[in-house]
Amino acid sequence: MTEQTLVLIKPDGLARRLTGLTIDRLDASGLQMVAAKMVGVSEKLAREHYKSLSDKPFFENLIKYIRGEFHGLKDHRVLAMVYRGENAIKKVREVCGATNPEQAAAGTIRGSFGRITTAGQFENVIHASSDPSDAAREVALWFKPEEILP
Ligand code: DAT
Ligand code: MG
Repeated sequence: MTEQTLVLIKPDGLARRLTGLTIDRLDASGLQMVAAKMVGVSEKLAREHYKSLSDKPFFENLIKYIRGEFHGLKDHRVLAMVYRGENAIKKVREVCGATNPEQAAAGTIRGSFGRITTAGQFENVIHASSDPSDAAREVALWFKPEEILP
């Protein structure tokens, strides 16, 4: 089934100059990039994006992380993209690797480049939607329909 999925290159990915490497790995998956833009992540957008995790102990740090506050990104930037193709949601998740960088398989983006800070913060370079309902919600949250190629 042709799917669309939201990808964010997170502040650690941008600050550590991993943007090109990350896109290169996504390119190799054969999926098509159908939207891309730099976004300054507002507090509201961050909380809406991660609302299903609002009861987690790491939630407030997660909001600071995605807004670039741990990486000195004063404009709160991330690179937001939409990838499209056969089984795009699962394929992108496979390229990303597991949430915890320590458990992410070698050769995945998170396995190669993710880390856990001494304060315990997961810095895993990339966000990718986890299932079809998340993907639909997240693509609509980050992009206007006219920003996505038909
Ligand atoms: P994913 O990003 O793989 O979809 P998620 O949606 O469960 O994972 O969590 C979103 C982000 O929250 C994740 O990328 C990093 C952070 N996170 C998740 N679990 C965590 C934990 N146990 N400790 C610290 N940060 C965590
Ligand atoms: Mg998730």
